[in-house]
Amino acid sequence: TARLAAHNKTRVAYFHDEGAGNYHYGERHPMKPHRLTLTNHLVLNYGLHNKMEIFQPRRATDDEILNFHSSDYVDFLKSVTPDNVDKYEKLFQQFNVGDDCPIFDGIYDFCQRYAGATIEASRKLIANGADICINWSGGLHHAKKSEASGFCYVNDIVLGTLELLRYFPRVLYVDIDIHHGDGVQEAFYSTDRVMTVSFHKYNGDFFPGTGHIDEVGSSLGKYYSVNVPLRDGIDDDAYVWLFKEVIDAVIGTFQPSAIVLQCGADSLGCDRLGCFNLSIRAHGRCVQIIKNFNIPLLVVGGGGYTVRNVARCWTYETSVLVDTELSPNLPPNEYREFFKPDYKLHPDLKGRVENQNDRTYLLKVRERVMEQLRYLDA
Ligand code: ZLS
Ligand code: CA
Ligand code: ZN
Repeated sequence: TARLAAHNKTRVAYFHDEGAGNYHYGERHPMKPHRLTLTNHLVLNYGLHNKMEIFQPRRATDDEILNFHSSDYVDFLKSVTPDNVDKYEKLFQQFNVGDDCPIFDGIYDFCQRYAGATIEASRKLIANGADICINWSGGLHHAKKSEASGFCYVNDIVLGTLELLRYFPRVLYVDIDIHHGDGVQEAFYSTDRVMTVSFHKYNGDFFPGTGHIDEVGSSLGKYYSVNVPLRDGIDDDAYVWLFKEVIDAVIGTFQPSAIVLQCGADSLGCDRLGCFNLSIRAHGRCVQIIKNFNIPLLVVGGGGYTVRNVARCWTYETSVLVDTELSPNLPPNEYREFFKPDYKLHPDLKGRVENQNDRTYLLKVRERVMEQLRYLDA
């Protein structure tokens, strides 16, 4: 019964690939897979592995990746290496690889690892082997059917969601990365079985340029794409308020049978690419809000470019998901120097970015979203 479920501890499965943190996009590139190793170290040193089931996921197969991606694009990703780029250069434009999405050593292997973890996590939820599954290496929400985009090559979220749709009638996708979740929105733009909700910076110019509030879906999917465009410097109170307003209404209306939550940590204050002003507590509060609905939940990572804060954030969110309080002082660990000078879990991330989201703007955004959701009740 619901009562019993509420009293039993949530079963959390944690998918960590030991190898995923060893890939390199390149010296100057902001995406650092090493943040995954750093996160896992904090998770283990806090002892959180004792509160969940740990899995070493397997790589996604070609066939699994082909469930969404086109075969010419997959063939390209499998074949191209830093040593043979000359031979493939003419395809770079077609598949959008270059500065944002460089060709690095083991690129396809890397994709197979993060996507394999998301797919396995989805299957674990389907088998009712866990209530919550975590894959911090996933969340690469920009990848398209036949092209790379914004540091993303294979869209693990789409692959995981397609898996969930084999069993669950309706899947809700929620995205708190500072960038618009365009690849996921596009993949499910015309279906009423997936509702996508992205909170992001939007000004018509910020990458990837989509995510206008009027992008609501098409055909059967009309009103099933929800976009929450935000301005620079949004703070904890405003973000958490709007998140709760929107998510309460979305879940009440859509009544999802499973939820996928993308936890991009570039919406934190002091991110190298981002310009919001969120604390780790507020970011984690969004995770808690989703968790409290007690709906099968797949949690993935995403962006996050100030590596020390990404590790802190995803460690804290792991603790939220397993209902465990963590000491505010980081445990001793071999990467301690990353967390100087304070060695705290919750550093002050208040940046100098002014909050451009006034009350009038936030109320207007909320009203527009509520208006959109009212069409679904009819
Ligand atoms: O959501 O803004 C862009 C596109 C450009 C500007 C940058 N140049 C290199 C290409 C053309 C318009 N791209 C963004 C992509 C952001 C992806 C976010 C992913 C996610 O968090 C999910 C994982 C962008 N912002 C910053 C950069 N690219 C960027 C900064 C610095 C560098 C170094 C390496 C490469 C070239 C120089 C690069 C990209
Ligand atoms: Ca987003
Ligand atoms: Zn991002």
